[in-house]
Order: sequence, then structure tokens, then C-alpha cells
Amino acid sequence: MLGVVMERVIDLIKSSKSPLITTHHHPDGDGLGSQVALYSGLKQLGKRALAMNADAVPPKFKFLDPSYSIQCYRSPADVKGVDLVLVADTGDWRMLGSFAEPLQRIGCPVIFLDHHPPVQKASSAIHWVDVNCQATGELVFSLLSSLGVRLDPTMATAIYAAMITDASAFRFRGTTEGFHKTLGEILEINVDVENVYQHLYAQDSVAKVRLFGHVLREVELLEQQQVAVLTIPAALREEIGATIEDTHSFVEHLTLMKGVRVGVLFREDPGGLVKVSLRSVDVSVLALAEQFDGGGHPFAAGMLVPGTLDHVKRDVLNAVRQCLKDGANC
Ligand SMILES: [Mn+2]
Repeated sequence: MLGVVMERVIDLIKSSKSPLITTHHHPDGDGLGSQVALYSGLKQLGKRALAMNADAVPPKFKFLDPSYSIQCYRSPADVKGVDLVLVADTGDWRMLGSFAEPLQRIGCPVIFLDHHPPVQKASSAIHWVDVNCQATGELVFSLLSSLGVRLDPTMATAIYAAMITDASAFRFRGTTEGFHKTLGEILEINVDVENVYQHLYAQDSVAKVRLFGHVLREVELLEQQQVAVLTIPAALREEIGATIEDTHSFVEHLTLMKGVRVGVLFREDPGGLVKVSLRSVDVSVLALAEQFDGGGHPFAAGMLVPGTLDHVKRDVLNAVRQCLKDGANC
């Protein structure tokens, strides 16, 4: 099945003259790394490739795009002439935010390259999904190899960053022999691994550290310490001067505590929304996220829920309790 989809994807890319490559909103290392590698690879094949997103590249990821090729979408004129759309690291139109509608209006084929379990069925787009891949970067590596692209240091660095971002210190089951073999091939090209590490993991602002200190002091442990909860009220974040992006890694710390099975982070966002991030050690939290219109992976999922912090916390934590009761079936 995967082979047929891959062939179709390769045919569409080969016959395209002006492909547009994008990724999800609030882009991360895997999305941007995959996008940059695809963009550079398709340029090498002589295409008038365009890399464009709705959101600007967050400062910490700018090193992945040394030639500033990723543009910000402004008006329909920006996507004129595009004959193929490639979306990296999501299979969900909703994850494209304000860019979804203009992309759908182009009327050309759309290919989603992704490694998340599919959440939407009703779509005329082509979905090349491999949930066995730990990162979309891994998928991009095999796609570019199949297209005969010779990786240069920019592409190699982008794929390397994409893969190590989503591998989270190789803690997940998706860390396969194949994953490490791909990394091995990437490292044969000139990748400055210390530089990538510095950019991805050693750029914390003082505000981020202070905010983390504040929320950690208030960590809640529920259900005989099997559930750990962090809460970030908007007022606290703003008072300290931390950005929304600063909070992204906080949830990862919860499941480092012995005995904790599920970590939940609640972040009060603008517009009456609460961002919920879920991490789990041994029960799937994906169905739980889907109940609230979210998505992700079995052990790392999230959703944006309308409502007040208190109400969203109550509803989600009830669902988490149910999830623990149901065990692996949830
Ligand atoms: Mn990813």
C-alpha cells in the first residue's frame, strides 16, 4: 500500500514545475527541517520550488534555513502558478491554520507527508503517512533518495535536526535500527552536530527558566502520583515576559518523575483557549486528545480547547482518570 502511494507521490513531484512546500502552523524542528530539505532537494532537481508558511520561522530554527528561503504567506498572489503542494509533518488541514484555505483554493494536487496517525478521512489530498517513522525528516530522507537528490550539508543538517527533534533523546519505540542507519548516512555528509545541539537545546531565555521555576513549584500530583499536572496562567507568563514558545518543552519533564504515567500541561492562551499537552509512559493518550478535537501520537498528543483554565482542567483531568482506568484501550 505504502509503495503505491510513494510511487504516486514521486510521479507527481517529477511532473511538477512549481511545487510549494509548507508545514503546520507553530512549526517545529521536524516540520521546518523537513520543509527546508524538501525545498532544497526540489530546487536541485531544477524546479521553481517555493517554501512558504503562514507563520514566521521561530528564531531558534532560523539556522535551518541559512538562505532565508522560507517565505511568509501574505496574499493569493504569493501562490500563483503553484502546481503541487507538499505539506510536511501533518496530515490535518486544521494544522495549517490560516494557510489552509488559500492552499485549497489553488486547486492543484496536495500531498501530506506525515508520521502521525491520521485524524481526518474526508480529504481529496494524497496522504503519505508512515507511523513507523519517528520523524517526518526520516520520510523526507527516503523520498529525496528515491528522487535521486544528492544531499548537501544544508539538507543533511535540516533532516538531522528534524529527526533528533522528534526522537526526544531516542526514548520512543520508533527509535529503530533503520532510524539510526538513516542518521548514520546523514552524518556522512558534513553536519555540525554540536552547532545543531546548541541551536535546538541551549538557547533558553532567562524568562523561560524563571517561568519554568514558577510552574514547577506548583506541580500537582494526582491519582496516587500517577498523573502530574503543570498549569501556566496567561497572567503569570506575561508578567515574567516568557513567550508561548518558551513553554513547549515543559511537559516533557513530568514523565521523568518515577511512577508518573501521564503528564499534562495546561497553558492559558489568547482568545479564550487552553492548550493542553499530554505525555504518557504506558497508556495511549491519542484517543483522549481526539475526544477534544486534538491529535498527535499515542504517547505524545495535544489539543487546543475553548474554555476557562478551570473548566478545561476539570474536563481533561476527568478524561485522564478514565483513560488510566481503561488502560491501554483508551
Ligand atoms: Mn514530526
